[in-house]
Amino acid sequence: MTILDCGGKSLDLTRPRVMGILNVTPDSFSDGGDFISPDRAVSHAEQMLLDGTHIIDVGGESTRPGADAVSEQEELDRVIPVIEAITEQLPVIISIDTSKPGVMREAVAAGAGLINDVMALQAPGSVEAAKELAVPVCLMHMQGQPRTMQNSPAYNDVVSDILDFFKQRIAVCTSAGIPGERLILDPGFGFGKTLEHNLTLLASLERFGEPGLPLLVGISRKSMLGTILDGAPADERLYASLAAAVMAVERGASIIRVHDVKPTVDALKVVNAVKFGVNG
Ligand code: 7PJ
Repeated sequence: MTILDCGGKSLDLTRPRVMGILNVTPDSFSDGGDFISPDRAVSHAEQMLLDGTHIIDVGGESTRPGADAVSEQEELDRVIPVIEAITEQLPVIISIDTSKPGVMREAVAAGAGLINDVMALQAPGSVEAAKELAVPVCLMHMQGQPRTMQNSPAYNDVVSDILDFFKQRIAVCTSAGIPGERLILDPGFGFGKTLEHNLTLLASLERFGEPGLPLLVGISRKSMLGTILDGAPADERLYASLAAAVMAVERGASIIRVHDVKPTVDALKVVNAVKFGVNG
């Protein structure tokens, strides 16, 4: 039975949970060139909560392929007012999507209860920050850097290579004083992976159960689905995202990171009803 303490809010992973994406970046929410306002972010978060999300993932740095890095101050200016407003107004677990230790600290001080790091705490100072903050951490695998990661991803064996990476990162974390019970693993769909790699990862997701930690999967609207759908744009990838979410949960994923909360929650209700009964 896995129940994580997310800074005082408990996250029960005995059932699969949905993490709703709240991007606070100018490129994802075109607000006249500005980033999303706290009021608008709270409304979006509130709708996701009504739709059944358990976690709101707040991100101020785009990690899309080719995206530019942002400064720490810029990232703080984007995410902190949003985290404060959501913490004040909504009973939901907030996760902070960042790789910067300074942003981790301020975000947790503002109310975030989970760290979602696409760099798996490899930036200098991140392991120490995560240890002190004592909230759960999602360690995501990425090959390369966001700007160039899709140039020519290569692996000996994509599943074994990523499992080896996880084992190394788990060892680094536990020897630094972050207990294994506070870690979540994510193979990082689309982060330095070809379509073939992504399909192998989804097909073999069960193998990532080996370290015995909860798994998080983010496939929602990703370009791998666009390719499978003969070039469908991001806003036409919902049904494909649902198929991928169901497959991931069937193969052991505990948290599914998505843009479309209500459709995903409904899809997972069907999986849960089959596994645990309608009221289970
Ligand atoms: C992921 C993420 C993911 C985790 C992004 C996008 C790209 N964090 N942040 N896993 N993807 N843990 O949503 O398309 O797959 S940003």
